[in-house]
Amino acid sequence: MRLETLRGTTWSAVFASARRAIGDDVMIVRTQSLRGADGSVFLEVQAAAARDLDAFRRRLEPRPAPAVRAKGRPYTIALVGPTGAGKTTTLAKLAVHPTAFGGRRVGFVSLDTYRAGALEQLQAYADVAGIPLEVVHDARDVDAAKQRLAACDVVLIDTPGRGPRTATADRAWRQLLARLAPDEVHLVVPATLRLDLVAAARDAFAAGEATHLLVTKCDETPEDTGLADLALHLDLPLRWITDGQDVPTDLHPGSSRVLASLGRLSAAAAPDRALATMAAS
Ligand SMILES: Nc1nc2c(ncn2[C@@H]2O[C@H](COP(=O)(O)OP(=O)(O)OP(=O)(O)O)[C@@H](O)[C@H]2O)c(=O)[nH]1
Ligand SMILES: [Mg+2]
Repeated sequence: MRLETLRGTTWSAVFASARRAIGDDVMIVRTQSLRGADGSVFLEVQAAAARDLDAFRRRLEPRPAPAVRAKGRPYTIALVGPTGAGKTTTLAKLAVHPTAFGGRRVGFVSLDTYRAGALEQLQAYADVAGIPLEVVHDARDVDAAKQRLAACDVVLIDTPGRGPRTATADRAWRQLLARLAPDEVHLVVPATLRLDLVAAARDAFAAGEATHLLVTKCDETPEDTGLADLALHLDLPLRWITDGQDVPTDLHPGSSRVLASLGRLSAAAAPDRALATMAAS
């Protein structure tokens, strides 16, 4: 979606520029007045075409996760993403949160056999919630894990977070993931991820595979600043966001939060405005 930033000294002039730039179905997403370095005040809007905003909203809005088994087998969701993004914690939230899969028969699969302590972390959540956990080391484990979890409604797969440089070389767990054939692959990224690194994270962890975006650590960006930037950059449906470490409470439906944050672009997405704001302070 194309978001235009327009400035002027009167609102009527700025709105007229927005209409000229975008056309008659212009929608104003955000307005603010700023003070330049020389003390002069100028007005700024961000605008987009109404049809583009509507398309963004429709693209963002995912179908609900099936509440029951799909096609006679567990509905399977994998979380992939950079190290420390919050994959394992989010998996635990999804398993027990009442608006996610709490109350369903959930099973865990872990492909994270690399990091010391990773299995223990997921095992601890599994023990507390009484959820079966299958650990898949190699291809021979895949069928056995599927069989043992065959009665579940939902299977949630945890994956290793490796740095992007090692991730492209690291084919083993991706091949195991492919054999598990998840119905959805959520790319998990923290809300604090720099926008210029977002595409690299997607390419390293889920090139062509990600079906959804899941943004974590929204509590670390005031007022969800930049959330819409991430969604715009990655252009994926977004069902859930997380905003804290508490399991399971800090998990929420995502798309409405993203739409509400549309007007609060991050400084990285609007460097000119960041400069103006800095000059004003
Ligand atoms: N502030 C905040 N912290 C979170 C959130 N989600 C997870 N964390 C914390 O982030 C840290 C890393 O979380 P993990 O779930 O281990 O992340 P991971 O992606 O599984 O990490 P690796 O397996 O090492 O790649 C932990 O301290 C979590 O408590 C969140 O929404 N907000
Ligand atoms: Mg983990």
